[in-house]
Amino acid sequence: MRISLRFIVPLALALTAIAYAVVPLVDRLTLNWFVRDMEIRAKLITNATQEPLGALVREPRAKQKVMRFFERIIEDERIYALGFCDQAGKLAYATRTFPDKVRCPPPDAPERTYLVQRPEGPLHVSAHPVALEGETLGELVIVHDMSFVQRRSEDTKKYVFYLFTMIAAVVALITVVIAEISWRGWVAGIKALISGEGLLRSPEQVRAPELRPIAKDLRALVRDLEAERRSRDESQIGWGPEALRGILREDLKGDEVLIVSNREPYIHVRHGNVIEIQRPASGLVTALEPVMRACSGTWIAHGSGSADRDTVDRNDHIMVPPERPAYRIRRVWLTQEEEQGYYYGFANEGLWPLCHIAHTRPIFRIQDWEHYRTVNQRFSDAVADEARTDNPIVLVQDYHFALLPRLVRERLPGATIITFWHIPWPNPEAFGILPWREAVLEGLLGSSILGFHTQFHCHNFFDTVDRFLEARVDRETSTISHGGEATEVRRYPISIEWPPAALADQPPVAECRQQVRRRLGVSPETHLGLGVDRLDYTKGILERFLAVERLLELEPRWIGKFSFVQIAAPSRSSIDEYQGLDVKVRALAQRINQRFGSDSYHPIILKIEHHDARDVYIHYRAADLCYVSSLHDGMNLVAKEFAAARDDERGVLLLSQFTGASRELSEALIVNPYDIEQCAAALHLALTMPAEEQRARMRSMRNLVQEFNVYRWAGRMLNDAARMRHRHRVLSRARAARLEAVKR
Ligand code: ADQ
Repeated sequence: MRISLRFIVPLALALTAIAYAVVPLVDRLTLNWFVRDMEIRAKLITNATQEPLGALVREPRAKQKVMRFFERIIEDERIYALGFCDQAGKLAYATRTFPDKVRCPPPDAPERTYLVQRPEGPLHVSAHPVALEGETLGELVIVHDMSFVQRRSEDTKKYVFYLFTMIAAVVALITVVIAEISWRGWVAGIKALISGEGLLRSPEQVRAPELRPIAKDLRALVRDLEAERRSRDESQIGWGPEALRGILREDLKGDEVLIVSNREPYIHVRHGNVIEIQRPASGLVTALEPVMRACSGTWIAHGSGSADRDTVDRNDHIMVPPERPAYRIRRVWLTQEEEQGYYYGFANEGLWPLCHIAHTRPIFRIQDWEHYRTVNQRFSDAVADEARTDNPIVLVQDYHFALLPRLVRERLPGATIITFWHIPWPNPEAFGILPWREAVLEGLLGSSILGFHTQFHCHNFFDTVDRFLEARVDRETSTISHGGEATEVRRYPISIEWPPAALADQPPVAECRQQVRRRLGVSPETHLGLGVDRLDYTKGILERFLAVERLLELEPRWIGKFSFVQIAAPSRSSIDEYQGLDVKVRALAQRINQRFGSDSYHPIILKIEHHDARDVYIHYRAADLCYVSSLHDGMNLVAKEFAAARDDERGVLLLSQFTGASRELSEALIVNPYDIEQCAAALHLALTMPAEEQRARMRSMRNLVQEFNVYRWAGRMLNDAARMRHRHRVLSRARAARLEAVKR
């Protein structure tokens, strides 16, 4: 109310002042109009009386006749008096009303019209020549009563005053209403900002537009503080399973954690009567399994093993790891057609080549897309089934589930959905060929947090959304607002557990070297290079072999002394492209072996088979160098595993510049796998690198992998989820308190 008065009083004063300034102006204006009116009337009268008056004046005993004539004319209430001045300028005849003050104007006077002021109001006097038959007889003096002007002026003043008073009242009323509304909005906005609403909503969603810049600044400030606190806290924590459990216990208050991925961490496979447990060769599983062991949640995945159905309970659950159960797997069943369409088709023949620049054309089929949608829906049902609370933390993994975040968001609006995209994100031009690009982007934007390995992939994602969706992309705060919801897009470089479980109880490096060489049938002095991958065209296995061939061409001294061991896990082998790769890899290895090898010497030792993690680590420890030549790779965990395996601080890592890992492991020999000459030279450099240099490089890489391990990767995401949930809780509490206050 006080604020309203503050508006009204000055407004009323201003309008009164205007009214007072306007009235004299209006007065002057109306007077001028009336004077002009009088002049016209006077002329008319003169014209009309010219002849009769002239004739009367000439007659003998003219006085009486003229006076009678005049008296008739002044019956008009406006004509106050009339007079006739003869040629000598003397008042010859005049009505009784003729004022004393009015005289005949001298013949040479320039003004023939003037006003005479008197208390009752002004008189308008005008003199007009009277002529008859060309002879000037004198002048007719017409006196008009203009007191009516004064009366009208008084009336006008009154009306103007009333008018302005009315305007003032209406304007004041409108002002009060607007002021009250916007004041309430402002106060509500400020309250919302204080209660944290401004931090949760995007600036566009803050109700009062004038508060948006404040909300934006506040968000930026809080983010800075959070980022600062996060990096301080992060660097102080010793990242391991206990730290993760600590976050879950303290920051997330034991909230429920669900993981969704296509690949399950334990696969049951039947061999006759025997059921065997397999661990898949997958970077994703390698990274998430230790996290799940620390969290004790539920891992929802496709039950793909031949004995998977035989080993679950009636709710399709199984506790793992078998030797020490810590969390449970919920298996989701797919038909063969569904697996074919969703996994092999859309995910691996469509999205995989689409996101990797490895020059393999993506294939998009409508049937595959339909299966992909159905399977995403099936997994969202499983999430809803498994959730014991309405606000679990759901960790969605990878390109198999681009639609899942939005589907889960619809089923569980209170969930915190963290989606991690394990492969690169392409630029908008490359992504733009996907026929269902909008649906994929909208699906992903159902996430609360969307993670990529590198900032470069985040930028590509921002550009893609910018290009194809109606969304607000705020790169400064790394947030995308779409359909009233905000998704934080962040970089979380994935890593491996430290120390790696597969390293436990490993024999010393010297023994591993001997063991592996013995197994491969090579002499103990042979220098060994190593490649470890799924058999995938993005990993650059062919380019790797060509570099080995070129090394032997350029430096023949390595013939017989250097062998390259490639252990390649068969992968997606029902896809033509992968079958073709298998054939090409085998053929190239054979050609190189024929060219430089002998019965007892094989430059390339190719093992296309699955190895258990422990065995993979024995190979890392036995090798002199490890060569990662991916043509494009989200992160590449093999590079980090190699560093982790080398507790002797020896061995050289050759690493493709097109891996996410190359952004972190800068002490590796960074190569362009397409440049065969450069890679051959790097192989030679690695084989001749002095022990001291190897040690310095390896130590630095090991420190990095140790510090930025997978617990830190998961911990950062969970911390961000905790921060987000905390903000939501604060807001809900503030809202509840406001509602309570309103009720009271
Ligand atoms: P992948 O493409 O599977 O992962 P990568 O990160 O190298 O690639 O992980 C492969 C894993 O499989 C490693 O743990 C490795 O030890 C294991 N492995 C490889 N060959 C094997 C074999 N023959 N036998 C047994 N195990 C084998 C995807 C992305 C990567 C990203 C990860 C994690 O393509 O860029 O680093 O996810 O996000």
